[in-house]
Amino acid sequence: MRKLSAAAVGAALVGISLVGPLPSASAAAAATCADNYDNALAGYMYAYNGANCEGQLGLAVGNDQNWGDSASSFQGSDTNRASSVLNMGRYSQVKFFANPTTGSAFNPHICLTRAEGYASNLSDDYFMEDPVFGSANNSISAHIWVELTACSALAQ
Ligand SMILES: [Ca+2]
Ligand SMILES: [Ca+2]
Repeated sequence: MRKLSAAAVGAALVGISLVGPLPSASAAAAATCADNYDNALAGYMYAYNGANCEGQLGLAVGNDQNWGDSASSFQGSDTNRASSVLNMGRYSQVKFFANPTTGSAFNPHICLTRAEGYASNLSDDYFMEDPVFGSANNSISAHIWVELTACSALAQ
């Protein structure tokens, strides 16, 4: 086997350095809810089709007890689509439901506090904080504003 000369080794090292990882010229900023939160209107809650507050479905200053009807802030295909939510409200919490809040049947919920601010990926959250009630992702069908003590299950 032929021994490499010092010059050849040096050239090889230079070659290695040249084919090393290039610095990323324009690393796109990762999507986050932080900028949405900074720009959110005081008094409103927001819901988004995507995680990280991408693809706004709508915003609401009041309640909308059916996200699939043709009235109020969320309508039609908005139901069962939210994947992230944000709370810039004046009340303590937004209470999200798995079903429209009509009738008296048990309706699993998850709440987002004003202090929490936003839940950037609802696939991390289960209704009632229990997998038995299903993921909150793509499953919210209603919301109401409630006082701090009105919720037991909190989104994170
Ligand atoms: Ca979605
Ligand atoms: Ca509605």
